[in-house]
Amino acid sequence: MAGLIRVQPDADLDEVVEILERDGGVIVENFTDAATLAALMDDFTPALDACAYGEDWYNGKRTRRVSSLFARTTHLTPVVTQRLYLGAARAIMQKPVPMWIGKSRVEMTPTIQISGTQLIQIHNGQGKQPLHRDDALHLRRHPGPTSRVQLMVAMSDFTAENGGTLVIPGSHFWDDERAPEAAEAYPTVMPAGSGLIWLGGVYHGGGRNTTDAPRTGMTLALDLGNLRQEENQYLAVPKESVLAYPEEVRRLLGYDRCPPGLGWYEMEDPYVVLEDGDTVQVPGVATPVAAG
Ligand SMILES: O=C(O)CCC(=O)C(=O)O
Repeated sequence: MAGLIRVQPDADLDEVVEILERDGGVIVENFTDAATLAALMDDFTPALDACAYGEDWYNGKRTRRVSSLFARTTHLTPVVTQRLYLGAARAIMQKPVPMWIGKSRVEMTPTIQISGTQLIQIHNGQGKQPLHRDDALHLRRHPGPTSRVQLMVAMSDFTAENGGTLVIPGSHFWDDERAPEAAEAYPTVMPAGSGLIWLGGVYHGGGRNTTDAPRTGMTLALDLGNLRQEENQYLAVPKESVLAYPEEVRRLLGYDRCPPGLGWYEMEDPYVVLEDGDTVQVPGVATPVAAG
């Protein structure tokens, strides 16, 4: 198989879902408009400049990583709700699950949630990252139903020489015995503003940067709502920052209940903590007093 197929933002959603389910990934050109890209880079640059290189072979000793992205900007709505990304993630992961509750046969549809967020800047001298599957975080077996749909937005041009993400198309069908080989991976070549969407079971990794300019990418993951978030969004994103986003994004950040009943707060949809101003007072629980 050759590299990944490219589509435009007005592509048919069903066709993009079909491509993703078959190839494991797709490139969406013109994914993000120039104004959003510039606003995001303005908001992230101070953190990026202050950030040290990684300390280990996996994160990259010539790579800078900034996380907690929803706390650092209010401009992520058009990215995470982009029609093809969110639409494909919902179509692929939100499949009804049948179950019995007593004598009633019911179907429960899981939510999805924002899991990890990172700006990844690969500098000259960084070698290839080991190829891996991001859904392995959940210690799951392969092949199997998709539990993650990931996005990488090119904040600068991605080339084969500067570390454009390496992807092995079709590798989501492999079992857990088959090891990925570097020769099977294709570099993602796409201009700034494009988006690479791939399934959590696809082997991929950051590429080698042999150029003088850094390669900057922004990655977001959407996971099934019944899994633990990779990045703890409740700690990473203060409530004021969550409130800067619309309801759909707040729910994606984890303020949502996954049917039939995961993530409740005081037996209610956790979204209530965002509606009631300050944190809801738990009946019968005294407010803690700071030690003197
Ligand atoms: O930076 C990239 O292109 C991919 C990075 C990646 O896959 C990771 O850090 O897990």
